[in-house]
Amino acid sequence: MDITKTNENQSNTQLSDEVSQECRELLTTLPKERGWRTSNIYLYQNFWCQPKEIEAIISMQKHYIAEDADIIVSTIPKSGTTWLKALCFAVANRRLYDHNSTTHPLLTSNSHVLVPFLEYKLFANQEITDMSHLPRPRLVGTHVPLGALPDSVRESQCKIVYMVRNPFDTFVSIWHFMSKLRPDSLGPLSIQEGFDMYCRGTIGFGPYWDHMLGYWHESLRNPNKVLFLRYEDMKEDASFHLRKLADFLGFPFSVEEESEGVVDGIAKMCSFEQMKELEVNKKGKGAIADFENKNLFRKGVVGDWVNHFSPEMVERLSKIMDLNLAASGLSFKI
Ligand code: PAP
Repeated sequence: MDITKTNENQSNTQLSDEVSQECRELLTTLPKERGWRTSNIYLYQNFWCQPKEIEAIISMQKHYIAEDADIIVSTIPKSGTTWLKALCFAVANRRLYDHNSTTHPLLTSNSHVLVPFLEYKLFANQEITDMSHLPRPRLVGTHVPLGALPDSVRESQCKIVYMVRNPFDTFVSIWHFMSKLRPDSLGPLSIQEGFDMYCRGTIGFGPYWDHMLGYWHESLRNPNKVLFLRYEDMKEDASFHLRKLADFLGFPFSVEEESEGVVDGIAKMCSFEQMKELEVNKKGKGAIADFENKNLFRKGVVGDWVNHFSPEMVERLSKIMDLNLAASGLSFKI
């Protein structure tokens, strides 16, 4: 079975305001704010979402039944999703696909195709999704906060891998991405306007502090259930964190694999430099929704925020982080 074909056949979310009558009625009851790439975003179950996303999340909450062997890759947008999906796919499937092979699926498919989003692919249609085409273990992605995942996720033995990124770089990445994808009809979004929305938490799946804290606390309470990784740590020493990931998923690297350089090989295959240059990521489209895959690869560095932030922006965001994360033990070096 070719997972890349079957996942590509799942229809793409149009990321528009077009939703069913039932969803439109629900939207009239929800708080709303200006959107980033749709006219508005809405507060659904205490997080902000676009209309299409809400419709898909409702379907996912009703119909996704997690299995014990499932692996859920979770992030807030622009904190390393594309990378983390590639790493998880490569680790979990390395018995099937050797990272040295010239036919490795990650060389011809974007990681979002191999690890499809629950809310943008699998449950993006109004009909009930058939997940039977996914190979075991099923690898799926989501941006949904922990508390909004269905009960079966908590009740099953499935594993959640979460990646967080410092909010300064995450904002910069989001703003660039949205500026490219925002339809002309909505007009441009200045960095100041975007920053204000970000600081108020009116950003997809935000407020981001609630999002990261939900997964952070669960990773402390239940470290066998949630692995909490940081983009910056992964950048600093991908092989070290790949070992942690493999242990957590229950597929530790063997002595033979270590001596054969499998860990470093996977880290290299999934690196920004390698993935950005692949044909599928330079010319391909539609890995998540109807946009070019190249938009998922910009700079891939730590600290690009210094090129975008004024001293006032640094002060405002630092205060927000201090206020919201103070008691949690979660902090970011900037
Ligand atoms: P998504 O939430 O829409 O899937 P996501 O992959 O989380 O996006 O974020 C994209 C960011 O990850 C980009 O960051 P930048 O704007 O600061 O450059 C992108 O460059 C970066 N990225 C993509 N692939 C990799 C990778 N293999 N290694 C490191 N960073 C990566």
